[in-house]
Amino acid sequence: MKSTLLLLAVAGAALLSVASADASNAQKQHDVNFLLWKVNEHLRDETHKGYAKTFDPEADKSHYSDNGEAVHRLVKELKDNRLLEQKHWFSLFNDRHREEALMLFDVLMHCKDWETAVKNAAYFRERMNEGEFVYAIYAAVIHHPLAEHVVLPPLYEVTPHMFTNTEVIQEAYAAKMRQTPTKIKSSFTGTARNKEQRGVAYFEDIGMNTHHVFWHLEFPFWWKDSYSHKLDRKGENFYWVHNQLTVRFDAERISNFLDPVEELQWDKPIHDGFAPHTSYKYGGAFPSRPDDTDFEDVDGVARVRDMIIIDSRIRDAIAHGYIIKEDGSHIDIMNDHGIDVLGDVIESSLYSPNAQYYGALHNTAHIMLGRQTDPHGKYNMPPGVMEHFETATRDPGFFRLHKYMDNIFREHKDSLPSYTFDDLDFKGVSVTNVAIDGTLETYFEDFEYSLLNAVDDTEEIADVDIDTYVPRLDHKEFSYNIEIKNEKGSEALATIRIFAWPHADNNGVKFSFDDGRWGAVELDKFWVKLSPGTSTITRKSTDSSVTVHDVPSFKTLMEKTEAALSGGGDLDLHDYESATGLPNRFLLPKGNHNGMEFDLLVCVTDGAADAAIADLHTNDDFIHYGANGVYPDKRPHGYPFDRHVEDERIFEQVTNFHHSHVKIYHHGEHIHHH
Ligand SMILES: [Cu+2]
Repeated sequence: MKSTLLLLAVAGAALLSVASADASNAQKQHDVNFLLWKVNEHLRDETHKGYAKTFDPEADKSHYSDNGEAVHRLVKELKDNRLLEQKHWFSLFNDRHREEALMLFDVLMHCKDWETAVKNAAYFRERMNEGEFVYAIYAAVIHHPLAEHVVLPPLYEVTPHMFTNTEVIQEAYAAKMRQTPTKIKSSFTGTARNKEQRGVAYFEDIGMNTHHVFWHLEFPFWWKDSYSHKLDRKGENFYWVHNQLTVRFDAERISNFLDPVEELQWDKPIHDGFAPHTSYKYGGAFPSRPDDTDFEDVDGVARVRDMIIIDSRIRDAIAHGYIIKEDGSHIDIMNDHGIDVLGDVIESSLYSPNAQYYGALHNTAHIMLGRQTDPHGKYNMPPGVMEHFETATRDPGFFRLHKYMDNIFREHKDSLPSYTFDDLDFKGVSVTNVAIDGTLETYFEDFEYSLLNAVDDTEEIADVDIDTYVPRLDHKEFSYNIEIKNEKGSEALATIRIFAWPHADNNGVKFSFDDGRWGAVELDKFWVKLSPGTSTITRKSTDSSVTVHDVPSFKTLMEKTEAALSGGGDLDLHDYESATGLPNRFLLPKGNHNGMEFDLLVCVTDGAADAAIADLHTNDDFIHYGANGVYPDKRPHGYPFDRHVEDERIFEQVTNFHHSHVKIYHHGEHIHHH
């Protein structure tokens, strides 16, 4: 990820020395804060205002690594009046919108120094569509080596409309009109009468949605390696991040006594409708969908039949064990790498070896589902929630769609040979005990965020605080105490992988080991050095490498930045440099009052064989979905539960795995702050 792993990117390392010479971290943070602050209004920073007025992007091409090619293209579009107007909705899945946002991204990526990047950002912020601008800034801060330590403000405070219900936004406007400080309660979109969302509506969490957006920004489907480097195992990561959302949602449903999600099928009605209760800042309300609608062809996007054809071509590839490239040659997928190719094919990203033939199942499905309310454009509706990563999980169809794709991935994974005893064994190492310190217990806690950037204002009128609070899932802190015996006679590097899966479904029917393991939720992964003899490793829930901390509020970020700038103090925001990863508060599935039983698997494997980079045991910033540089773990995502389990007794025979049962409790506790 942005922290340590960035150093591994060849392009990144070369530019880093330039970075330290040209602007302090606090200055960079200040610039990004103000570029994103009140993004639908005019710039507020005096220096930025000056840039917007007087900067000529094409005046000195020596500041660009492409000799100004990208900026020339964008300036030409601007002068020709071809760019999307301001105060209009933006969707990444709209080809022209995306093209424009990426033109700006391209300009920023080619700026050789920070100042040129800020000048361009300020200049185009006043001239381009706000949604395109925000997207380009987020993508550039994530991928540009010069922005390595910059923390992006919480997206739900930059574009609150995409995360907050219409009713709440309307109250915020009213509070702004009255100039009265206000705290508004947010409710979830699901109602008690809607069985589908009863109990699980909390899963449309602002942090979970932010994670989803950030993942797609770090591993964008539009990525070209010419921007800087190849995104390691991008396709496999696509499968894994969505697999984890899918299995987590099922665990939440079981917690709430609901059936696991059923997959979506093109030739069957979409059973669940929904009302998103969300509106664009500009462009009206997001469309809703009634129950039991049949899939219809969407004009200009795809026919339902096309989707079925693409589906069967992909399933054919899985059955054959190879993907056919554009030139007719074959790529063998019957190995660890196969899932990576298949992920690129299914999404599809520009890495797909044959998008012409295999299409773009995932991206097209998002648009198809998003448009079912107005498939022929008769009512001129804006895009649906499925056409934005921020809002997609509001549609229960999202999880059905991803269950459908997850099942395709499983079809492939299950076609590979099972792991053998020798594959799994870590000779001389055994896990002798695993104990949990503390209780596995979840609760809800109100979380506040600001709606200031949702409402319109002017520089002349002072801001009043307008906040909303929303219940979010959290859990009590706990630790794992893992007792490991090392009889190798020497120190050994070990990878510790922790997974949990629901022991039984909502009817109390036990999952087979093979079905259970496919539903495994990854709780942590880290490296340790084992000294000879027995040692106990204590790992805290707060250290989980698959989760991230909640970024401080936009206001706190700004205050800290300004304090560091004026006092010359250090701006230490290191912990928040990545927002990709589930929020740590979301680590555990909700569970229930009686204690929901989970299988807990702690797998200790050969760290020296697994590690793709050195010294992982000293690296406490290892971030799981890392995008820059090499992915730290050589094993497939989900290892060792990614492959079909022919005979589960192997997992009991190897001594380096530990299988126990734990219960996760939820007693209806809700911490209010008002
Ligand atoms: Cu996604």
